[in-house]
Amino acid sequence: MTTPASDSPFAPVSGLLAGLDLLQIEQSGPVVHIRLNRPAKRNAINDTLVAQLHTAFVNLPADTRAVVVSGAGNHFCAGLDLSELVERDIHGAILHSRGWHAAFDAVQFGKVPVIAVLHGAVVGGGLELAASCQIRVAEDSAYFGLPEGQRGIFVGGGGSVRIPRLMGMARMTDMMLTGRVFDADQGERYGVVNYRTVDGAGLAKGIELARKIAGNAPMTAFAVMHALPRIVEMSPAEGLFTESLMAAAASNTPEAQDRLRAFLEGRAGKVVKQP
Ligand code: 1HE
Repeated sequence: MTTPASDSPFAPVSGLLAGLDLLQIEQSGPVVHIRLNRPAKRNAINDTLVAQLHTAFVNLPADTRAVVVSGAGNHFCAGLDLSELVERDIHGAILHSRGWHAAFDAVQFGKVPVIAVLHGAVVGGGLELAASCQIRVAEDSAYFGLPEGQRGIFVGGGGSVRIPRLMGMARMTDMMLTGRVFDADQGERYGVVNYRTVDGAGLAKGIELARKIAGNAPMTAFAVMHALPRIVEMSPAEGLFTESLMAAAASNTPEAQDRLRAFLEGRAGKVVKQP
């Protein structure tokens, strides 16, 4: 049945994840909080940080059921560390981008849903990271930009695939060509942001959502993370067929059977309008 959503205090993890010096990783019951921890550089993502993100997401503690990602300091993330954008030959540049893809694929298609808590700058690769998460919470201070256009480069961390799927290609094109920046409310209107909070309240909201998600059946979380985005890309006929397979697999787990029985016996919550 449902894993109880523990609200014990967050405590630092041990082992491999504790050694990732650009991340601060803590756990409370089934919820793991990963904080980008390079505030002096506005959490700009250098080669080490992208590798550490990859390592963290493929080595989450076995009992993790949801992850919250946030940034230390006044900004979520300033994107690619431009000081490392040294002369790379074409092959090296492709491999560099592919390294980001591997890391952010580990976020999007990992073991458990990920909630990004956004504040301050969410720009370039920072927006690409946020777009890899299943849910985004934005504080008032959050703003979204793709300065690649001004820097003479292009997105390389999966942005061209993931960001248009959230905000639409026309808005992303505008951001990249004109340097347009969206605020948190625009982010919400345009499909980037799922939840809005005042400054300072994003993390609590993200953790609250993570605890709810942690109470879901793992197979449902898996289906939402792994089947849904693939079905969306399929033809309707293939999508419907794949949906049937996924639905049958999900409903035939003992956990689903327990949950269905609990509802039929009046032991489970009803669907109610939220305040
Ligand atoms: C950096 C970076 C960075 C800050 N790479 N060092 N991203 C950008 O083009 C965004 C560039 N950054 C900014 O526009 C601003 O820094 C912020 C709006 C994010 C923050 O402003 P602020 O006033 O709080 O901080 P700051 O004084 O600009 O920066 C503090 C330090 O962080 C400073 O270093 P310091 O040694 O002089 O103290 C900055 O140089 C450093 N810093 N951002 C390196 N991005 C896979 S492709 C993805 C492609 C992209 O992501 S392109 C977008 C790059």
